[in-house]
Amino acid sequence: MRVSTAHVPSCLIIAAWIACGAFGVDAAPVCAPTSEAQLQSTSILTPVSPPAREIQSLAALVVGICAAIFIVVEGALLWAIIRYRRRAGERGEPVQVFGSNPIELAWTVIPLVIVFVLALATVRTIKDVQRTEPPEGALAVDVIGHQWWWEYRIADEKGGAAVVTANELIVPVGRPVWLRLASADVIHSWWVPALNGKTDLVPGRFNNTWFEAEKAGTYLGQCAEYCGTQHANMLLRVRAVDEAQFESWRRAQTAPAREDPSFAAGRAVFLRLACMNCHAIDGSSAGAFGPNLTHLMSRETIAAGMAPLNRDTLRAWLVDPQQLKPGCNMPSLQLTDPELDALVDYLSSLH
Ligand code: HEC
Ligand SMILES: [Cu+2]
Repeated sequence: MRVSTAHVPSCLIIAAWIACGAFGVDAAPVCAPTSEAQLQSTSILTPVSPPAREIQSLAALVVGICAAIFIVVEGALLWAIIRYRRRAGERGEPVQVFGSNPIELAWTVIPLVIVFVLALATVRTIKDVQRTEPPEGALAVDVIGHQWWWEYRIADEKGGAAVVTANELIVPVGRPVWLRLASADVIHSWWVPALNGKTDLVPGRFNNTWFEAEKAGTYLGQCAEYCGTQHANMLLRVRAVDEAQFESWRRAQTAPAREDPSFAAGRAVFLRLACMNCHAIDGSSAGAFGPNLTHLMSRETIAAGMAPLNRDTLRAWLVDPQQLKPGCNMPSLQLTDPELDALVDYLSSLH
């Protein structure tokens, strides 16, 4: 087996974490994320949201208890092997002891107590993590899993236009977010490890989960239930920003699509080709099979987080989506160069 040095730091973190758990110390000071780079990590050891923290504490408790059991049992075993080994001159079997009440009692009662403690702690964590009611003041977000991208819808409590976007969820920092998850096709699973555990998106039903980003930053995750060829590229991105930035994002997302007459040629191509059947651009088309493109350029990435979004990647995507994301549900439309230029100009204007 080849051991890569790239694994050393995470091994150290895990070792430190196990030690924290074993000695009942809160692992947070050791593992708390300090930089943007760490916020971006998909480690379960850097929770930034109450449910993720509770899951981590439970895991630390379980690992701690198991580590203590391991040390006691292996210690007793080693002690017995060494202390009672056969010595020179000894012959025959040692004295056989049967039925010691104190010992029988000890190894029945102690495991019982341990299992009881673990069960209680687990039930308590499940109760907090899997809420059935939204937390006070929560932002309600609908999540729809598609092969192989995420759709987000945020209804306006005041009856205004809803936000409909793809792959990148913007949320206010320090406010609970209540997700209602559904699937358009097969089972997916929404998992941003820093924010909460996995929740499946099951066709034909709604599941709920919640989180509350305690620090501003970008949190990454990925679909955690195998859902077909491009499952590995069904990436999640949640960006927590302050309330004012969130409100301005929400306003921008619900604004009508930019209609700049200088890009009319591109818009015409979009409407003439099959694009409009699969994609919505408010005021122009209502396709709902692919991501909503009304405010495409407000996103940082394309194709569910696979590449940064800019004119080059956009063009490459339109030339042949199958090149970047083989098997994805957008066909190559064999566009001509003038069509590509016009489309890229038009789509790049959709902020
Ligand atoms: C058969 C339906 C279909 C057609 C036709 C189609 N698309 Fe798509 N498109 C999709 C799907 C599905 C995705 C999501 C792919 C993924 O990430 O897995 C997508 C993704 C995109 C994206 C990236 C969006 C994002 O936020 O990642 C752009 C841009 C795009 N399509 C533009 C177009 C244009 C322009 C046309 C017409 C030339 C077009 N599409 C035709 C289904 C379609
Ligand atoms: Cu998936």
